[in-house]
Amino acid sequence: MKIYTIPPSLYGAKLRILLRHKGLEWEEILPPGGYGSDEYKQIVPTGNIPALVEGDLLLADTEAIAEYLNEKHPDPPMLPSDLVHRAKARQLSRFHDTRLEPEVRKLFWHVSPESRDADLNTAQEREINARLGQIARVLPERLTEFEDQLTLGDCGFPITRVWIDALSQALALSICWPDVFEDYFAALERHEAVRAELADYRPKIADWVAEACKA
Ligand SMILES: N[C@@H](CCC(=O)N[C@@H](CS)C(=O)NCC(=O)O)C(=O)O
Repeated sequence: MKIYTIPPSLYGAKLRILLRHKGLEWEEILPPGGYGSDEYKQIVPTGNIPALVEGDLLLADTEAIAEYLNEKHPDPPMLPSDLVHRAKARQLSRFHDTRLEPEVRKLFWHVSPESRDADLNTAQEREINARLGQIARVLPERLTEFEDQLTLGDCGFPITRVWIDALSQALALSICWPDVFEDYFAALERHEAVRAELADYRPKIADWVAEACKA
């Protein structure tokens, strides 16, 4: 299995938590010409990373890849057995991908001192805090209902937290993590896959942000 990605890719890291948890082997390849390039779009029409290549199969979008791999390699299952709990796990994942992460991403290209934007920082600090407050309201039931199971819905949050921590330090943002996140992240970090990915990923993002701050 080959994965098109680049080392700092947030969704690449999200996907690697699943790959590690399932004990799969994969090879990472850089998108030719970079993601979004015309050259890469010859292979992956949307130009997105990560994308999976397996024989004739080419799949882009982390959610589609994760659902595919979870069905193909069902052990350990990364969706709850209960119908309603499965829906709630998917809700977590969609919230991460469509509501929380896009607000964090808006800051990526404004880390360099030359492109810093105080108004954007204030707006995104407010948006990120609002999103964290929203998802915090469903986390207590997440912790009770899926107990210690690591689900597809969980993989994005520890990765986006790495970015939030690094960006809030670099840009002096005041981010308020509701208390329930302490228990949530502790539950996720009981899984070796999460610990291993964070150990690998955190320094990459620290370097990325340090480099951007110099630019
Ligand atoms: N929803 C997509 C988001 C992935 C994504 O945003 N990837 C970024 C890089 S981390 C990308 O490929 N952007 C394409 C572009 O900017 O042209 C997924 O889950 O795979």
